[in-house]
Amino acid sequence: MEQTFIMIKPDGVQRGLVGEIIGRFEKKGFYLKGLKFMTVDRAFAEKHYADLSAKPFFNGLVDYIVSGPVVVMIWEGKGVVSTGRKLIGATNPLESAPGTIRGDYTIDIGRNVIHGSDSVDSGQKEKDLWFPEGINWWRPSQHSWIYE
Ligand code: DAT
Ligand code: MG
Repeated sequence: MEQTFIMIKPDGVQRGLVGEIIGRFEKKGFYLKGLKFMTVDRAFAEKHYADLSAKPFFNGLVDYIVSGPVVVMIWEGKGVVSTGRKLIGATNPLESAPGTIRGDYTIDIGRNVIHGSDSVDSGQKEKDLWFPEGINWWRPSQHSWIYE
């Protein structure tokens, strides 16, 4: 099944939004397959955001990601990459719909509390980067109550 990489950024951890964010993915019916609490260094953050290295906001983005611990996760489910992005909401909180995580909890693009992979391919790459040790296999016993 499809998997995505989700990170609760340092502001989400500092603001006590970890449980709320995990709850939204859980209640939707996605399966938590990997979870870590960690702080990364600049080189690692730069690798994660390598595609954005030419952007003017890149250094500020890296400062932000290394500014405190993050919660990183792998979530699994049908369509989890694109539906996960819908749960998260638009990149700029001014455009994120109410009801989405960014729409409900954030104001500034540089403090938008959460990252989610933008494609199945980048989800795979981000999983390999953040979870080189691999993730556990399990399937919730309620599987047949979520999937037809
Ligand atoms: P997303 O996180 O929605 O996938 P992205 O991959 O385009 O968005 O950018 C990564 C992060 O970089 C984003 O969550 C916040 C920051 N960012 C993006 N565009 C920005 C901008 N114009 N000014 C400041 N920060 C920006
Ligand atoms: Mg992105």
